[in-house]
Amino acid sequence: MDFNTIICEKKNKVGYMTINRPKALNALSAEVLTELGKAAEMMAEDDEVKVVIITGAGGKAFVAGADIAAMQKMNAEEAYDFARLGQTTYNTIQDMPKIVIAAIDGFALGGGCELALACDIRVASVKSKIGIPEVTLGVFPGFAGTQRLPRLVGTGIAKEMLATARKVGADEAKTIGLVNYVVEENPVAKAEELAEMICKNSASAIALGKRSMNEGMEMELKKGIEHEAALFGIAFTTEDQREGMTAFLEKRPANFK
Ligand code: DAK
Repeated sequence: MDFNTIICEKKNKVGYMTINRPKALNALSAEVLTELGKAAEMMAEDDEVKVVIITGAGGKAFVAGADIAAMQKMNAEEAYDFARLGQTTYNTIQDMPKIVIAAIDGFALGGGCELALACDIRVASVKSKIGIPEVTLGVFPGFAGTQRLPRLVGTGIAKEMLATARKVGADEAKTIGLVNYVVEENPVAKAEELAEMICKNSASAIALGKRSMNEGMEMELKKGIEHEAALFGIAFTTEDQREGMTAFLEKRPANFK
């Protein structure tokens, strides 16, 4: 499928989704959000894709936020629809049955920070700046940032980021657990290194483990533990479980499809 604002590619079991509006620092218009959602659905269903990397074109920004020019004219109803569009797209990304890595090279602000939060792993170049500056515009994060950010870094830091609008540098982002890795340059290369490690393992087990973590985080602890057991049972209906354990006992590497 061809998109206007998203470049989709596939290489070595990795799917790439590049947000391609570099003149506007990859700001998120309704078109970008709609196409991003469709691209994510496509990557989710593609069995050849084991890991997805999301990045931004142009070398200056991952995404500098929701499109302020488009939002400036919105009434309350349109703003609600826009927020729901972004939230639905980000939920699609969060729920993908494969690992999604955000490769951040530059600004990840507002909706861009929220997009990175919907991914499973974040890698940032040292020049990156991450923040939720929406309160400088008279609004607050509307693509689930007020929900995902405190879950990742805790409410103290999340509320500070919300209220001060401070852009956090890459090293600080690593210290507070907002990103997994900081690299000098080329975060896509680091994401590919992680993808290569991930691709050696069982895709069905990763999908179930990710689902167990995502859904379990919404539950009270003991319910989450029960849920884990139910999904663990499902792992035993897969070919990968038979192959993985047989390979171990036969002292050979597992050959997952
Ligand atoms: N939207 C639209 N255009 C943007 C943009 C954005 N978020 N960010 C940058 N651009 C455009 C600039 O307007 C400029 O366009 P031209 O003037 O060249 O036409 C071009 O990208 C280059 O930007 P600058 O000239 O400003 O570049 P600098 O290097 O000087 O500065 C910057 C880079 C990232 C520091 C600066 O551009 C900046 O501060 N950008 C805005 C960052 C920001 O505030 N992001 C948060 C956006 S608000 C909700 C739904 C969603 C949201 C909230 C509520 N509901 C519906 C309830 C989410 C909101 C956001 O994400």
